[in-house]
Order: sequence, then C-alpha cells, then structure tokens
Amino acid sequence: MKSFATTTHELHFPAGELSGGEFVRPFECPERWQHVVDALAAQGFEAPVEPTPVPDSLLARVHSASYLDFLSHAWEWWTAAGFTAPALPSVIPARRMQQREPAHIDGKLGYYAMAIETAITSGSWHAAVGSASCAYSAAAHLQAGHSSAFALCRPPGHHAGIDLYGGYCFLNNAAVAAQHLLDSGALRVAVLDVDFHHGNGTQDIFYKRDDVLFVSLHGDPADAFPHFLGYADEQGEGAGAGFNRNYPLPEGCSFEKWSAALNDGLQHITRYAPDALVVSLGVDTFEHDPISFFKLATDDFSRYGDSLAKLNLPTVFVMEGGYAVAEIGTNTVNVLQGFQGS
Ligand code: OKP
Ligand code: ZN
Repeated sequence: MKSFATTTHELHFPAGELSGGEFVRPFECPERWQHVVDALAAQGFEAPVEPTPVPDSLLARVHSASYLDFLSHAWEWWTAAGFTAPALPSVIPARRMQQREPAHIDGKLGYYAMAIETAITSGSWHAAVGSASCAYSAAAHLQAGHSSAFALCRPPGHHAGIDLYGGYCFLNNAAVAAQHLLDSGALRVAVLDVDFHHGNGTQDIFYKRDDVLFVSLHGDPADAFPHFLGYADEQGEGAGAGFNRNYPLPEGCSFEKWSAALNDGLQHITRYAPDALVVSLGVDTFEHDPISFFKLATDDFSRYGDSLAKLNLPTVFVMEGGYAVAEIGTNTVNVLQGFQGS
C-alpha cells in the first residue's frame, strides 16, 4: 500500500492547547507523524511519498469560500491587529446572538470555531494544505487503479466542517478524498470514521447529500468531545436523509462491543453499494489513549483492519487522531496490515 506524507506538517505546532482550564503541550504533536513513518518502515511498508498539492477548486467543494478566505488569512489579519501570540478566539456566537461574520479577526475566530482548544499560528494554513494534499493524492492514487492508499495527514481533519475549524482540525481531509473520488467518477462513496471522536465536520459537509454515506463510531457526545453532535438520531436531511449513521458508545467500550457496532455499520455500507471507501483512521480508541475512553488493544487494530478488507472496496485511509504517541505508529500500521491480510 502506498502512503503519502509531507514534512510541512511541522509548520503547525502551537505552544499550547487549552485543556482543563490551562495551556498544556498539545496532544496533537509532530512526533505523532514521525512514529507512524517509523512504524511503516518497521512493518515493511514502502516509504511515504510527497503529495501533489490539492487544487483550490477541490477545497472549495468541501468548504465555503468565506471560510477558506478566513483560514488562509487568519494569521496575517491577527498579526495586523497587533497580536503576536498564537491566535485563539475569545467570543463565540452562542444562542440568541447574531450569526453574522464580523470584520475584526477577534470576532472572526469565534465565528468560525467549533471548539477553542486549537490555536492558529503562522504555519497552520500551510500545514493544513499539506495535510489535505496527502488525502487528495491518496484518492488520486485509487483513481489510477490501485486498491488502497494511506494519507498520513497531520493536522487531522474530521472536526472541520463546511465553515468550522477546531478539535485540532482545519481542512477536512477525509471529505477532500471522498469529494475527489466522486469528481473522478465514483457515483457513491462511503466514509467510515473509526476515530474515537465523532466526525462532526464530515457529517456537516455531507449531511444533506446522498452521494456520500457517513458512518461514525465514537464516544457518546453526552460524555465526549465534540459534545454537540454525534447522537444516533442524526440521520441526514433532505436528499441526505438516511445517509448518516452514528454509533455513540459508552465509557470503557470493549473491542467486542465496538466490533458489534462496526459490523452493523459495515452492513449499512454494503447495502449502500459504494464505489469506494474512505476511512477516517483515528487510533485514539486505544486503551491507553490519554484523552479517550475506549478499550481497544494493539492486536484489535489488526483484527478490524481485516474486517474492513472484507468490504472489498477501493479504500483510502486518512489519518485522524491517536494521542498515545509511543503506540500510534504500531496501532495505525496494524490496521493497514490487517487490511492487507499479511
Ligand atoms: C481530535 B481528533 C479532552 C478535550 C478534547 C479536543 C479533542 C480533539 C480530538 N479533555 N479536546 O478527533 O482525534
Ligand atoms: Zn479523535
């Protein structure tokens, strides 16, 4: 399986993440990427290659024009306003406030944020574009007739909505991959999100559409980030009604229980008969993940990789979360290896 990765991910690494009321070293850190690169080599995969830059026109098919304008200029506007620290919002358009984009960058940050732990720095936009380029290139690799590809995306993407950033995400890499598959001939694409957290951004982007089935397994939003989306009654809207499926799962969820939900989700995917599959591959379902509460063991990742292969679909894996840094490489590559049936 070919992998796509780029060192431009290093351009995004704010000094702090807002967590538990204080600034801590971000859980979403550059070493995550290196551990996955190392595990690919250790488990006999070919070295990742540099992606081709994602076309602006493709980004514009998953995000709004005003959001892309904001994200690409946020740092410039922030520094022009006299600020020098990493950019964070301080006000959010909450209930009964106007949902109208303000002119000042301080207000724009809150307008486009879905969570406020994630700071924007001088290199965040370039890193996000590099990450989306990996997803685009992996999807293009399938289009060239290969049966699978892995996009080693960093920063991750699945919390980024049509016009929302946060939860470590800026551009929705999985949505970019799915949209590119559709634009190059697929009639239907399924996105399976196995990250511990609900893929609210991917759900948002495809919620009213029937050309993408979104299936997500995640910590119950009543107890887990992103808290405000991911319930089972969110099933799609308009043309998209019935094409969104959420599996909120409880604290301590075992592999057995998680697999039962996965198998149900896989049946929905089979019935949908897509032309391709995009897997939002977060390995924060791991039992020792520092910010999550499922109980998957290292070997379980190989086991479910094998279940995904049984769909027998051209598949793009897109890296999302995983914060047990020392184990992220092995757990991620175990999924790929299980998929390849080694
Ligand atoms: C990104 B991805 C936990 C706070 C969670 C943000 C988590 C973002 C996860 N105390 N903060 O889905 O892995
Ligand atoms: Zn996650």
